[in-house]
Amino acid sequence: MSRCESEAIAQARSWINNATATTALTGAGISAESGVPTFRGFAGLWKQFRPEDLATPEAFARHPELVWEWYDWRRSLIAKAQPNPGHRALTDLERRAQSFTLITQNVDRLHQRAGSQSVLELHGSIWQLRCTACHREWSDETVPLPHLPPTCRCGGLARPAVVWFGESLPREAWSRAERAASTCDVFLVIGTSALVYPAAGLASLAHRCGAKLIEINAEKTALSNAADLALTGPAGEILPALLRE
Ligand code: BJW
Ligand code: ZN
Repeated sequence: MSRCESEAIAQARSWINNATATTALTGAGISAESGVPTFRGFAGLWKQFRPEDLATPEAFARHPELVWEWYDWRRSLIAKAQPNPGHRALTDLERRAQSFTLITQNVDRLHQRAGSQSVLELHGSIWQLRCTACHREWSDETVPLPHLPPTCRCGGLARPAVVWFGESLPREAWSRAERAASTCDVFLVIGTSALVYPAAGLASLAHRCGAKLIEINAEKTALSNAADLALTGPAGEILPALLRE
């Protein structure tokens, strides 16, 4: 680590240690080191489809089997994955911070498996299914699913209980996320390209409300210039370094 990098880490550590309320927003990058592919970039592509081609109600209406094949493939990767040191560092932070809110765009539940007690899931969970006919919701962790597309006990077509483009975010999780972003004094934005709204807007909301904005990402993003500190590198290395006493 260069002198500049270690100074930036020390500065971020001091903001975190002195914060009354800390909020973190995570994206696919935090699970990349667990072997879960991100959405954008070559490694995220499945059969040459972009997430915008598959994660929409229109794609599901036209090709439910294809969309389910994608989810079934991701469910099998996630089932084999283990939480990494980045997930675990956020669990430690929850334990020791005065007040801490973890907001995730991820549907993989790896934060919960790492031990985080309270997670606001903005885009739902890949382990929940919802009936498109009777709207019943249930948990199903079978991997692989025996029939694609899966159906409800009423005979209706089931879908993953996740948030697709053009759909609203879960109201309660969203309002708690907005409150946590606007009232914290440190906002960590970790492993997200910050291209998808409204989640990406939480970082600017926090910054406008006076929070220090700390970005942790393998690459520069659209947010990097606005951040008070942009730490470039793997979340699984930077987060544990930040939280080291
Ligand atoms: C590492 C790393 C390592 C790698 N360490 N880092 C305002 C402006 C423009 C458009 C809109 C707007 N408001 C709303 C919209 C429309 C749309 C939108 O945002 N479109 C943009 C693409 C332009 N948003 C919506 O439709 C949302 N709904 C909504 O707004 O409702 C109101 C409404 C209703 C009707 C009409 C209009 C409005 C819903 C968005 C739902 C997104 N859903 C998905 C799929 C979820 C289910 C599933 O998982 O299958 O959510 S899409 C996908 O993108 C997924 C992710 O959560 C989300 C964000 O991706 P993320 O996490 O940032 O991943 P990547 O791959 O993009 O980035 C990974 C990052 O990690 C990279 O930066 C790497 O460098 C980094 N990285 N390894 C640290 N080791
Ligand atoms: Zn049903």
